[in-house]
Amino acid sequence: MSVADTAEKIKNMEIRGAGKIARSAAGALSEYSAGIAAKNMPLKEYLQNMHKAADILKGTRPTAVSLPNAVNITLRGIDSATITSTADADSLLQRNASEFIGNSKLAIQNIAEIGARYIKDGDTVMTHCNSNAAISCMLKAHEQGRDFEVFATEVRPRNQGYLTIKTLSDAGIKTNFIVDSAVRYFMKKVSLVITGCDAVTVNGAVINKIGTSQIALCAQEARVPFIVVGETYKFAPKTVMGGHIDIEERDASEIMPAEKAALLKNVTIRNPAFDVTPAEYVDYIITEKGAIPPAMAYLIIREHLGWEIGEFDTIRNGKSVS
Ligand code: RUB
Repeated sequence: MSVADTAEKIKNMEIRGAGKIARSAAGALSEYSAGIAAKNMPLKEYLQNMHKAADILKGTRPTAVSLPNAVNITLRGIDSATITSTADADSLLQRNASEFIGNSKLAIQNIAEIGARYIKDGDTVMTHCNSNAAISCMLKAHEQGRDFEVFATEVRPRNQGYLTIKTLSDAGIKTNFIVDSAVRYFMKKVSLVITGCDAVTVNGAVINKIGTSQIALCAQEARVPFIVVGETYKFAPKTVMGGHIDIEERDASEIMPAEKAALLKNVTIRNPAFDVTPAEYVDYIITEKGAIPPAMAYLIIREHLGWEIGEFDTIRNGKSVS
């Protein structure tokens, strides 16, 4: 798919979920690179075009760190002095993109294996939003014969919860669909909460769909373990150097039709898409490298991401980071 189409679909959420956004961005860059390399474009021009495309993709949704990480990993090395032709740059980029996409799919399989071990016979699992990583753990536990049921939230205003219950129900997992405001009411029946994540900061805070932090609070009150699952490329290197994660605020029309909102003269409709769950509410973060306590987020950033994707250098050189 073209960069423009991919960017549009990410913006309007036809492509959504942090992992899928990341893989689609890598795929679009690889297609674009192959296209312009085939036209024998001079290296300088090729690089300018690739960075422009990268910026377009990075600018689509601000919160999921998987997006800039995927873009940076895909472009890694194409500007280096050892690359002297467009063909070399393109073949490096193709390798980066296919490695990233392959590793990202593999990561989900590993997370599913590890995450499934936390789900026991007789458990009641609560989940929020529509996370491929979280769902994979439940599907794997079900596949392995564990008998458990799920409470899945509706997820206002975009109703991603429907996608979750449809997948779980199709797989034959007993699922209860609840409105977001019923979380505390049902928490006493729940033995484990599993959610995905869009970003993890250096202090182990987790950014995920709006409402996640309220669920974490309820889980802590009820002493229910709260587990977050996410690939390592959802950890945010820029937070080591004081960078912040922007919380996307989406259009008010997702909450109320514009004509109806227009009647409310003194009302501002607020629509944040994500919130921050502090590390102390999170029992484990399960990555493809294994389960870690949130306090170990720095190690993941340093050992599995950090310098590799060049964000630290970008910060050192005084350029802005995304
Ligand atoms: C999706 C969301 C998901 C994470 C993780 O929000 O909050 O929990 O992105 O998903 P949105 P995954 O619908 O606004 O994109 O595990 O699939 O990467």
